[in-house]
Amino acid sequence: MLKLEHLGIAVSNLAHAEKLYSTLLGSAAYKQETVSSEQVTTSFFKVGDVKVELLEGTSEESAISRFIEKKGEGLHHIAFEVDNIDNEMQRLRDQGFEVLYEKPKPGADNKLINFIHPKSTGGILVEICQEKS
Ligand code: CMX
Repeated sequence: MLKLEHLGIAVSNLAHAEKLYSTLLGSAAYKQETVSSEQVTTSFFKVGDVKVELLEGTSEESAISRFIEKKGEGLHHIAFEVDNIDNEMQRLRDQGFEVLYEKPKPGADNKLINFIHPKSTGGILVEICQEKS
């Protein structure tokens, strides 16, 4: 894996959380984006080389809404950038990790994404992402 790309934080009210994080980080969000396939609206901040992604579910069935219902707002996933997501998925499967999607999906911020189930990573949902060319 190349680097930590972003931290994903589940929030129940994006406008409210965006205001809070703008004040906390001392800089404004640089992008808002809805990813319909993931049922989320996101807001991105840059902190040095790493991003913070705030995520609000767009429906009650979204992974974010389900997470907040079970655990409350908070850190939802950590995302690592990779240079070849297909190779990385195969490498992780070969090592016994539960890779969630059969194929990478389009994600926010011009990325192809996939996830590793928290049960196979000691309790942290891990995303792998590759910049779309
Ligand atoms: N971090 C840590 N643990 C988590 C978790 C998370 N983000 N989400 C769920 N869990 C826990 C659950 O609480 C549950 O724990 P217990 O068994 O101890 O109660 C366990 O994982 C298993 O849960 P599950 O019943 O198999 O599945 P869920 O319905 O809770 O869904 C998951 C979990 C990871 C499969 C689902 O959230 C998913 O498909 N995630 C990938 C997609 C996603 O997160 N999209 C939103 C982000 C999109 C983006 O970044 O653009």
